[in-house]
Amino acid sequence: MGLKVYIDGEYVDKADAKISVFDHGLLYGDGVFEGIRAYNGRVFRLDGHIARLYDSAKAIMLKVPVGHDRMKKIVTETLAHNGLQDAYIRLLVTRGAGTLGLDIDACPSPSIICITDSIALYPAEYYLKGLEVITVSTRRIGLGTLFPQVKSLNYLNSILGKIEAMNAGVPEAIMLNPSGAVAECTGDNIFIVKGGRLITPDVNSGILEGITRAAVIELASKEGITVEERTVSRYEVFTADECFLTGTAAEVIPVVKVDCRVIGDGAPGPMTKLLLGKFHELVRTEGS
Ligand code: PXG
Repeated sequence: MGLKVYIDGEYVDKADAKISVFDHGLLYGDGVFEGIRAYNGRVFRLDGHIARLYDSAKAIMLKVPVGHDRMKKIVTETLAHNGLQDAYIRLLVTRGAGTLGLDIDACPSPSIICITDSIALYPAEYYLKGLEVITVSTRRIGLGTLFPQVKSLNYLNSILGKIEAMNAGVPEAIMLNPSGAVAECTGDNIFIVKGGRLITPDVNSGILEGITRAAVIELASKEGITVEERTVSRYEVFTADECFLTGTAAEVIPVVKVDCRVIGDGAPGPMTKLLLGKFHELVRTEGS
């Protein structure tokens, strides 16, 4: 049996999983999404992902046609339908089909799409040796433009950052906010360690509030580590003892070089390794 995709109440074969060319999700990137993971049949932090999805939708005045509980069921049922235990889940709500204009009133029925697939893991080397990243010239969207907290279908800003990184031969990019402070990476949040403290850009730095970021902050607090959410400069990243990225796909990935500056001693540091281990433990033990 091939992969089945959920679209508006039906399960269709991957090859038949299609939406209208008049969907404003395609025409304008008008919609919201979540990237979620299931570990051993359990969905990690499903409530958190669903809450963020509805907040994103609310911010763009997109009325989701089902409630939270039904949406959670859509995710778990799609997983079950595909017999997946360890999976990557892409949940989307698009504005739906409308006319060739921006008017949202022309789009009476938003679409819900749930895609589940086996997870493409990052190379093991990234975790063992750590990543090299660069700061790119593309700025993360500011609080006064689109909302960086909204996980919208318009990811061009991150895509442009990613292109710059790939062109430079590195897998991720640090993106600054319009004020020049560190915001996050193209699909991951960033943390640094300095003098035993864990530091990460705050929400007002213009970030997506990552589910993994929140989990890592919780884990660190439980370990008695002081966590600071605040403005972070590039200088602080260059001179940090440790640096790592967090995201649903990446989990916790060490960073060992930023803009040609070696971070710490150039190998994944002790706090990074501790939190990476704790995070692995959490995803495998926590109920959904
Ligand atoms: N910042 C941005 C801009 C993101 O898009 C994160 C941070 C991390 O958030 P979570 O909730 O995942 O800890 C994201 C999430 C992918 C991929 O395929 C990207 C994300 C999520 C899942 C997959 O690159 N981005």
